[in-house]
Amino acid sequence: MQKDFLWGGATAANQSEGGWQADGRGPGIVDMLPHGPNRMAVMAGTMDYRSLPEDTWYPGREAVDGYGHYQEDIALLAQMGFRCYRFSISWSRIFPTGEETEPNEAGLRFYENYIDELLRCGIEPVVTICHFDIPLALVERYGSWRSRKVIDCYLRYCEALFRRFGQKVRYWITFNEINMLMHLPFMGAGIRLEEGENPVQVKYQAAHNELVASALATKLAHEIRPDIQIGCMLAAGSVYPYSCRPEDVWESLQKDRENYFFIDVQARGAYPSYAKKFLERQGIRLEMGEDDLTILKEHPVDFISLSYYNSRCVRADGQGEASGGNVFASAKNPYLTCSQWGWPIDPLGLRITLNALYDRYQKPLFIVENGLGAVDQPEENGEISDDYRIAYLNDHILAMMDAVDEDGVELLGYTVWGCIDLVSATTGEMSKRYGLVYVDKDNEGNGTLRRIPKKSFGWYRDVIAANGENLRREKQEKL
Ligand code: BGP
Repeated sequence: MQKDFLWGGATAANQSEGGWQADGRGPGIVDMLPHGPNRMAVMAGTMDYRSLPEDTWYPGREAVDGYGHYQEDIALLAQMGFRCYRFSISWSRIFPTGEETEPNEAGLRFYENYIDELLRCGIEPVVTICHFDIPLALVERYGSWRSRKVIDCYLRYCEALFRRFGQKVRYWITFNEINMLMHLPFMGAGIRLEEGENPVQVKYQAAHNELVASALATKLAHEIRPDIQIGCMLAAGSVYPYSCRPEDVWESLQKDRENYFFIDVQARGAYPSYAKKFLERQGIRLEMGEDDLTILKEHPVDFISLSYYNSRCVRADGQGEASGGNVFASAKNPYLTCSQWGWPIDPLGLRITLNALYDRYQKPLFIVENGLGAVDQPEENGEISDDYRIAYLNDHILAMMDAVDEDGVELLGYTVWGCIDLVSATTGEMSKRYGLVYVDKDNEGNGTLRRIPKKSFGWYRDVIAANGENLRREKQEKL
């Protein structure tokens, strides 16, 4: 691995900050995602959050109070020797309704202190501009990304960020897991589907608007500081055919394209032919501005970031057992074991995914999410021995190192997801923990919020210090 490889961790405002009304922040979509059985329907945009019962609990509103704990949290990251840290900015902290003419100074100051603290600790900030986050007022007023109006609001937000932080932050990601819009449209992009609407039309229109916004943000960033690096972000994980039946292979190619679509546009600057044909077959006409296609062409991203939790698998006949995974339903792969939440565990799949993406785009990649969601049980003495997490990270890091050192994939860095425990995006639970640092809080919101390093904390510190070579040595010794 290169000497300046960016080892680190990642969190996001929507799942860790809390402080939902602090310092003039306006409500955002995350504040309306409930705990419990209705969560999935609200995230999918099929249930209106306004119809939720009054006693509903919204775990994102307080989360793990990253807002109040950021100095302590950054100190812990520094102890692990983090070289970078990916976090997101809460849009409605900066523009409470999305439409103010001036940004909220208190919000900007919070992130300024945050970034300065990271830099003081020698940690490179990697900022996600929009991580499942949009001011609620834009959802109510314009139906979120279905309206082009939101492109202007997003750009005003980006401009405020680039002007204030552009000289301090080099790596920016325009949208987290942009393809999530297709699967959980409300969580991913604030899209609530109305009765009688064609969901495919609505989602692709919203996608188009986000893609144009992302390209315009890239343009703006480069104008403000030419060496800024802008990335797109994909919820990745190659789709395997269940068998070598050509029908299964064809199905897997189709499924991969559903997700690649976004990155094809953001990295290559044009709608791919298969997408044009698909839209034509569906009878979908996208509302486009005159210059949209030129904008997409002229402002591709600089790097491709991705989350990887698991590979996927499909069979054309739709038969057989289903499997869980990061949001997309999948056929059960009989060769893999699963996490407690039923997500397949496939380290080699990471190497496969990295190679597939690098072959396709020939741009630097950045793994900005990878990790294991598991229940942690503090022992009598308060220690948390998360050997299962260490095993997962160990195997994925080795697969990643093979992709770099053996296959020549250009990779900027690797960040462990949820490095400090946070609220799970899909389930709203605290018990689905990813952290190297434990946060004392339970699913009902009880706990002291105390931060406690887990066993994986020291393990990861050693990995960073050795640039991963210790894992290789240990593997060799075991052979
Ligand atoms: C990704 C998101 C994250 C994160 C992660 C794990 O989809 O970008 O926000 O939450 O998945 O998912 P979960 O929290 O549902 O286990």
